Amino acid sequence: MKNVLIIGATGQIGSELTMKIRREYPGGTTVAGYIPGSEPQGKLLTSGPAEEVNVCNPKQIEDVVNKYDIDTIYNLAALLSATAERLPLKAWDIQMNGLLNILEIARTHNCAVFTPSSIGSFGPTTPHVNTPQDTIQRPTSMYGVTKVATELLSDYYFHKYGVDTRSVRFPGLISYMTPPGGGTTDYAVEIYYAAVKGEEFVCPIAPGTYMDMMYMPDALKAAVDLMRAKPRYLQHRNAFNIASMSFTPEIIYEAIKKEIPEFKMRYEVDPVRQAIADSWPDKMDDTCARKEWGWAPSYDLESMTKDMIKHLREKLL
Ligand code: AKB
Repeated sequence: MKNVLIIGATGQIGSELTMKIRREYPGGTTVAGYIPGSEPQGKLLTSGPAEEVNVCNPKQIEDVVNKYDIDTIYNLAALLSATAERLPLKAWDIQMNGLLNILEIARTHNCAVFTPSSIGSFGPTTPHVNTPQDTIQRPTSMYGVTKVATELLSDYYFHKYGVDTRSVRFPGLISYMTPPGGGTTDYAVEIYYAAVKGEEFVCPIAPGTYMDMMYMPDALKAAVDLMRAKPRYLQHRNAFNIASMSFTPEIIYEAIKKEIPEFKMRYEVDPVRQAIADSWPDKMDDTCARKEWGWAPSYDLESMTKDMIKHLREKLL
């Protein structure tokens, strides 16, 4: 990994991943790929090159790959689960046609490709507790359909053409820098903003709904460590279960209340997000990631909560 293109560099994952890779690979070039309307700002803009790269425009991708002699592409362009239910054709276009553009360019220009999968690649018939690495994947959301197809297409390009594709199934990602948008797990970020601002939180997910979640530093570590892993140890490629914590709304609420005792929450369940959440695992088994490339998270709910509140206080108050 020397010259890296991050497509979707101004999004929730991309904004932090771009900075991490620039820090860890100072001898290479990390290009922040963005679409008009979400141009990079601040350090993201000043610390390295930025180029307009729409995943649905193969010429734009190829021009940037040629210009910077790119060897690794992180393809983070996606509509998240709740938005994808509203805009299924657009989600298909970005997630599938966009991926195909990238894989074709990777094939002809010898690039490695990381395209995230998600807990959304599972469905109601998947075992929900300790969800195995290799199991039933029959998702019922458009987001899930595109994520399973992403895994399959990425494996296809590896087996048929030798393209070095690798991926993880991300849980809901929690961070204090760039907010997510349109996801089912977004509540687990929004709850911290409400708590720090001293507002009551209206939770769109019903009590008792477990979902896998992860703090952003662990997610970034996974995205970098997997691409660094020795290929001979990888029995799986697209995509590894990775896990660090699983909780319900009432469990995260209690964890925040330990730090901010006056914090209040009530429920107003969103039926679209709830149906998606009910179809997803409660908790994934990440044994294969641990064995094949040494995956190990650093944060649990308590340490993440302390860190989130500290950083959000600095940012918001
Ligand atoms: C979403 O909620 O859509 C995403 C995901 C779990 O993939 N955060």
